[in-house]
Amino acid sequence: IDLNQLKTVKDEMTRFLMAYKFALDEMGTKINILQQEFEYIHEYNPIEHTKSRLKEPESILKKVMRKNHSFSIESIKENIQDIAGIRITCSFISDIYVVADMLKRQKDIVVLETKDYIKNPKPNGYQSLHLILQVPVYMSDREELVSVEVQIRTIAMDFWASLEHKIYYKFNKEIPVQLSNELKTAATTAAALDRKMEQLHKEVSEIKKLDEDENLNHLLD
Ligand code: 0O2
Repeated sequence: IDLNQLKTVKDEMTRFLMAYKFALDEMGTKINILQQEFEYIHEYNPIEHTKSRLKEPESILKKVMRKNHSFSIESIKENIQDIAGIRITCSFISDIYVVADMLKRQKDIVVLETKDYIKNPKPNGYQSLHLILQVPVYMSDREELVSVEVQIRTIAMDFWASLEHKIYYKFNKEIPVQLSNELKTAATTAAALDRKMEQLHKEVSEIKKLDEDENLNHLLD
């Protein structure tokens, strides 16, 4: 490989990764708009926070090797779908599906995959809704459909996943059986807490609605 070829490869790689950064910006704007509009209509915010990240080139290459894919840009584009990632933390379980459906319904979004680890948690207890969505990115000389992995979860699911991730790495990927059982129990406890909060949320909404109806009736009197 000569210097010119190297420059071309480097330029291609930079432009390739740039598209994912733009896809994150586009998706971020979409989520922001949905959140603000939802808050206006329903008078509460279904999203606690969002966090986005671009996979490091080194992690991309590691994943390509681990999954035995070829190293071409075309192959990476097709096979590595979490180069751009957004995590949305919602207040309640029902909000997860509301937010997911609002995104999936958008005309310019292509839904490549939905993995529901809430209805079907992973064997270790992990819960989240994962979507692989493609969003169009318009650049000076081309338009590209770029994949973004969107993970949507509650605060309790996020709490569990963050700590599980830390413990996993602390034990260098070999968790003692007792510990993994306890982690699974903790996931069940987190899920029970989510159901409890969802129920309280429904009760509060009903009380609020009754109050509003009563106020309107007074106005009509
Ligand atoms: P990071 O650092 O968050 O990016 P694949 O993505 O193809 O390797 P799979 O199983 O098809 O694997 O993808 P899946 O199940 O959709 O999970 C991908 C991402 O979900 C992971 O990305 C994690 O962010 C999260 N995740 C999945 N399972 C677990 C789990 O058991 N515990 C925790 N804490 N997170 C999980 P990465 O690339 O592994 O990591």
